[in-house]
Amino acid sequence: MEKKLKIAIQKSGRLNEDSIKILKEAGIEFQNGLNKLKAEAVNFPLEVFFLRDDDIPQYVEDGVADIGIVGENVFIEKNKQVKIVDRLGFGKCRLSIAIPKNQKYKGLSDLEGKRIATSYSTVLSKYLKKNKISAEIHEISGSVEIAPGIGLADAICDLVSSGSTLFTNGLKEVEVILKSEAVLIANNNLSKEQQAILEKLLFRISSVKKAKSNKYILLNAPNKNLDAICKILPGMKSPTILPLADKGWSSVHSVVNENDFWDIIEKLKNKGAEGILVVPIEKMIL
Ligand code: PRT
Ligand code: ZN
Repeated sequence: MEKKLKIAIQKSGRLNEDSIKILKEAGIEFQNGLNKLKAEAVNFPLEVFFLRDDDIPQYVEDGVADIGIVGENVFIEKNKQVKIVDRLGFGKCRLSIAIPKNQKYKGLSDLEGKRIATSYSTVLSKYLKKNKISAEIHEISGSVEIAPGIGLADAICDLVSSGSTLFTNGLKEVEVILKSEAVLIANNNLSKEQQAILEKLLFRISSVKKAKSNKYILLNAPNKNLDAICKILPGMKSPTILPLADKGWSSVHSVVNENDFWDIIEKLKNKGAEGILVVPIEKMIL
């Protein structure tokens, strides 16, 4: 029987949907529903285990799963013998220290001797030690943001994304300890066969990521400005140019990166480009 790679992803929670999505976008299809403990891909040698995110680093270290998707914050907190093989660009957040909003804050030394509630005690204690602050860490597993309000702590250390949880609990963010996103972790002792499947998966994921950050652009350009317009649009090799029925005009096709996107559109318009169409790219293989 063909060897399979086992991947652990979060069973339910913030990373579940995007983890499944990235596998599907990589062209991997699943036969049975994705709401069980285990699912098998029908067109790729991959088996998916659904677990609590906290347990994933341990399972990957033990080789129960070969690879897994977790928040980098969990990877760091659990400190297991596994390695990060890719960063996935979703589940972005930061681990921050927050205090009641009406309290003055001049710097880390204000936390000296204070009680800080967190579910991330390993990361927090390392951070405090590095900065030579001694504070009391109260490890709690959920609803950390209510701790100051009920008098359990003076400050909290928790994940923040939009900041609205801090806001509604009357807290303000004063220090960012780390920035996190979902990462793909792998066991350190994969067999050659498993490594080869992982390489295939990583290649597919990178094509999906590249495609997402790039757009296909089509526009009509006056021939007299074609040179200038081609300089603005580098494309993968060079832009494709097709003559239009209307003499003196051409259709130009290229690929642009999302980061430079608006800047490029602006420049194109200044050079007389018209009828600009921008379309998403599904996969991009270079
Ligand atoms: O059941 P299981 O143990 O698997 O799930 P969980 O409850 O431990 O984790 P879950 O689903 O909440 O989060 C999984 C991962 O998502 C985390 O480890 C992070 O890597 C990532 N992530 C991204 C976040 C957030 N953003 C986030 N905002 N995890 C948690 N939060 C929480 C935060 O703890 C706080 O309560 O959301 C609240 C703050 O959000 P804002 O938007 O109000 O700032
Ligand atoms: Zn968890």
